Amino acid sequence: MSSKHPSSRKLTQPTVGRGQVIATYGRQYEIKTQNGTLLTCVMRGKKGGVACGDQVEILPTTPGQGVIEMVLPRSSLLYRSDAFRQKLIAANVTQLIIVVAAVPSFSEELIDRCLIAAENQHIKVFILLNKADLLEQTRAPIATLAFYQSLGYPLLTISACQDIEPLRPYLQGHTSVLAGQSGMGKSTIINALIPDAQRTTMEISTALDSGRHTTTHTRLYHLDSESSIIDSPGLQEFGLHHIDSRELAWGFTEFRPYLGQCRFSNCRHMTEPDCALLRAAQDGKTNARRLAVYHKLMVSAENQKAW
Ligand SMILES: Nc1nc2c(ncn2[C@@H]2O[C@H](COP(=O)(O)OP(=O)(O)O)[C@@H](O)[C@H]2O)c(=O)[nH]1
Ligand SMILES: [Mg+2]
Ligand SMILES: [Zn+2]
Repeated sequence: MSSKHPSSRKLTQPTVGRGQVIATYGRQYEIKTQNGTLLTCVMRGKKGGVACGDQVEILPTTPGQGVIEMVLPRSSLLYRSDAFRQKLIAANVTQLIIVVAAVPSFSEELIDRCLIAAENQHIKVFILLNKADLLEQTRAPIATLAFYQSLGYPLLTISACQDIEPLRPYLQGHTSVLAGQSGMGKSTIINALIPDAQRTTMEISTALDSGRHTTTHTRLYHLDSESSIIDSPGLQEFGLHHIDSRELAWGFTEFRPYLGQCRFSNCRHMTEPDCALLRAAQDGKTNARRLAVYHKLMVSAENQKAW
């Protein structure tokens, strides 16, 4: 009798539950709850952003729908930014995989930017060279990638079309995110790993002709209870305006021995006298192209501050 009385109102209200954001579509999010049900949710109010991989507290509303009440603290957050806006890409990622391919050619600067973002968030990172079956057409990537290996970043070579198995051990226990230009084979990799993912892939020529990306939304796929992988269209360009100019140099792992060795403790390593990093570059101890990328990013970071 008493159980139905004054407290009954409370019992009819849906309770807040936990879930993980597994896909983002603009301001709508697909959430997988702890018991495995899928809910389409919006964020309560307009506060903050929500990213794929976020752990959230949700209040179910109608069947299949709910409201995100709160985003739980994140262990990492990747986002891209330009001078005007920031866009969250993925949260709680433990590993960033930079996907490049034998063909088409890839941008070294994008690799640099991805490495900086990973170092900034203290997450693991490695380079995945895909389309090994086409390597005979061009050996060029190997020399470029050997440089990154010399910096200590692992390189794994695969052909996603032929055999995905060599990649699996690298994914174990991680929430990984694939980063790389369009056409490198990211969606092909996802489809090979998860046969029912049905990620849209496209012939390169068609993709370039149409001038649009084949992958239009970010999605997380569970590989097993401890491992998942995120495919995102947002990491094809990687604006780093949000990374503080002082944090930038640290993102270049080979610069670290020289940091703190300059005459000025607040040295920006641009044109300052007695700069240990500039001296190392003059002496050929660090790579001139990477220093140029650092200078370019510094200039845009400082322009940003002036706004
Ligand atoms: N030869 C070859 N082609 C591949 C391989 N992986 C992907 N591709 C092709 O590369 C193109 C772009 O792949 P896609 O997965 O859409 O790239 P994304 O833009 O990075 O997601 C498609 O035509 C794929 O079939 C591979 O290992 N070998
Ligand atoms: Mg894709
Ligand atoms: Zn300096």
